[in-house]
Amino acid sequence: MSTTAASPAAAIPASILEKVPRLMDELPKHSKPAALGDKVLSYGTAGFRDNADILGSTFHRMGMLAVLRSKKEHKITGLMVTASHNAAPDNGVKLVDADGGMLAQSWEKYAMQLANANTEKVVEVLDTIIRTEKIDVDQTGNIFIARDTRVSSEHLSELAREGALLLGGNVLDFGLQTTPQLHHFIRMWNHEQYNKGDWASEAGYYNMLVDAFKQLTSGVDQKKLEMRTPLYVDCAHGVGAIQLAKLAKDLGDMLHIEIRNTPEDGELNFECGAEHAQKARKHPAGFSRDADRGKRACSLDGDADRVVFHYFDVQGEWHLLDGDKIACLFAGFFAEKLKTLELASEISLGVVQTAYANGAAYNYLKANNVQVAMAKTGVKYCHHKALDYDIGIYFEANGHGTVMMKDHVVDRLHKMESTLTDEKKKYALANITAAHQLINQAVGDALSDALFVEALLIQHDWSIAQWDAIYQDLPSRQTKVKIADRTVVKTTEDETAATAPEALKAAVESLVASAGPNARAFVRPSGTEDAVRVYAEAETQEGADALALAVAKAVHEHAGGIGDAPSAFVA
Ligand code: 16G
Ligand code: MG
Repeated sequence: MSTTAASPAAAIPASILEKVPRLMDELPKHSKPAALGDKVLSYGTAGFRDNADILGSTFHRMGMLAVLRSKKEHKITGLMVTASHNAAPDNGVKLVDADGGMLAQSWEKYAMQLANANTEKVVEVLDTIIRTEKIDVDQTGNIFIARDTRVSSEHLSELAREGALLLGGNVLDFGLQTTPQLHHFIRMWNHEQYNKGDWASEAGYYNMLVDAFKQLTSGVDQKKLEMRTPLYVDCAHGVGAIQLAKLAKDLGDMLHIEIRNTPEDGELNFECGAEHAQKARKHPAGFSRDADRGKRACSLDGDADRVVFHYFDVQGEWHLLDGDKIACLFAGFFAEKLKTLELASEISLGVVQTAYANGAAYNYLKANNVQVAMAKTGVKYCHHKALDYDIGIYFEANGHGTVMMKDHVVDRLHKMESTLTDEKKKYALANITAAHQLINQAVGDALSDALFVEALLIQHDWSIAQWDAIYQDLPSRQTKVKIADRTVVKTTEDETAATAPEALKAAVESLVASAGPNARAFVRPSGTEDAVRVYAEAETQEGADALALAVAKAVHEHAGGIGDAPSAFVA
């Protein structure tokens, strides 16, 4: 058998066929479906997503890719079967990297090459990946798989498993889990130092959260906790409902949770969930003005990696507390603890937002001396930017977000433990350590984020309306425009300003300039849809609406709009 060695121990065959001749029989069983036609599948902002019927071959091949990634990294990697907030007939795959984060961007091209290859080219693509990445195919490859509640998910996860086994991978299938749970398992299993107290299992995940929540609320009278009104959780008819029920059982009287929109009582993501609440600015199905006034509520999305809060006030008006408001609540906590511990100048704290963050949130953070940075839309960009800080908080307005604490900060805090005598400082230290335990360090997690919000509301003794009042959102409006080629629209790195076409750039600048104080608008090509998105903010709702429409018309006029000029908003 001919092998070319990359390192003394590496076994790189001239072709993977030498090692796995069965590929010749197996690959044709999983050819790209005819229905895919000429369509090019794109890995997109967060993995492949499309109608489930055309994704069979993609799943089979992504099982193989996850194994190659594992062999390359000598660590466990993962594959989540979900299309997040998409409609029920869709499905998708999100690959999880060895550190528990999203797949390295340098590997996204391999995912696309594999998914789009004709059957007879698959071996060639596999060989190229193995050669380019110098992968020792005799290495062990271990992957974890999990899935959401979609009808197609079980079958597609089975196809991914078959693909993985074909390349000699070991597969552990966790069945139904939220996306952040799978990320958490992988992070825990790959990093022994985190693997204390058996947090690596599903039961361990709940224990970890419940224990941290208990610590964060330990200063509060237990009777008061028991009397507290429940949190009503819209689970988008998805997997979050199943997992949250287990968590709620373990929380017991510490936090009362009422689950709404379970998989049994409705269609996944239909008129409910975080995407619906935040994009359409409408309360989710299953909640009503009359029955739910004053109740504290939140919405998860289909795979429970994002959350937004909301409530009807006593007048029956509905209010949304988005990712920006969550980021501000979290930032306040960390800023205060660092100050108490006299670490504010030693440990950097920053919040990463995208261009969609409301101007009022930015002003609030600045007024509270919190550093703010901007990143391009998409979790992977925000996550990356947040690593610039010792404690990095990132949130998109749509509810994707988390807090990451560097290992050296955690070590520093642990070392302080034995030295502190001041009770206030001891309390602050215990709090910040518990927060680190509660917040998913791998990826944004609706369950852990929601628990942290609740813990902070309890600590402040705030109602949801009091939290809402920390700042008033500036009125805003979003819409989108279809143009012939959305790649002609170029923006600055942080997407706050257009750079091309030149005429569009000039038009947006002049429209904003004449839209009054605090007005702001930007356009950006969508990463998930064939459209250009428009966002506008102004002092009044009428002002924001007028600006959004004028900018949408400018996009249509200067960037090759299709059909009639926009005359109304499109969600
Ligand atoms: C994806 C991203 C989300 C981003 C959205 C933007 C992840 C897990 N999800 O859903 O972060 O806000 O795309 O979509 O990264 P757009 O480019 O179509 O506006
Ligand atoms: Mg999601």
